[in-house]
Amino acid sequence: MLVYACLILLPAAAALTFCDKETLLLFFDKIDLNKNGKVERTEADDVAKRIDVSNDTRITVDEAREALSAVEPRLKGKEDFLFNFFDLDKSGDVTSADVDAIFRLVDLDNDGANAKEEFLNFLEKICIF
Ligand SMILES: [Ca+2]
Ligand SMILES: [Ca+2]
Ligand SMILES: [Ca+2]
Repeated sequence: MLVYACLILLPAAAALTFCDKETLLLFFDKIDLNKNGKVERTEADDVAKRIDVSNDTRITVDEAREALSAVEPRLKGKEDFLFNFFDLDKSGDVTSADVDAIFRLVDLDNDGANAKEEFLNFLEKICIF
């Protein structure tokens, strides 16, 4: 019963998934371009544009493999994990719909930015570490 109670608290779009917390936090810090401890939507969009090499507003797994390590060299080898994590609707590409959904789920105080604390809170809900 306890397991069931936990499951119904999960956001509908997200399922429990194995997470590499270190990689996710490294990526979070990297997206936080102005280093204020929060990821604003503009920052997420800027980073997405850098990874979207073909400039069609969709990030494919090939683009993630090609461009993610240019954002942060230590993310080399973690591309598939990050791609699958952010492809929330599992459509095979990461689009602004995925970013919108993640922003909504993470932004508990609804201030339009994802604070690191909120991100950690989100990971606690959806991740198996
Ligand atoms: Ca920021
Ligand atoms: Ca693309
Ligand atoms: Ca998607």
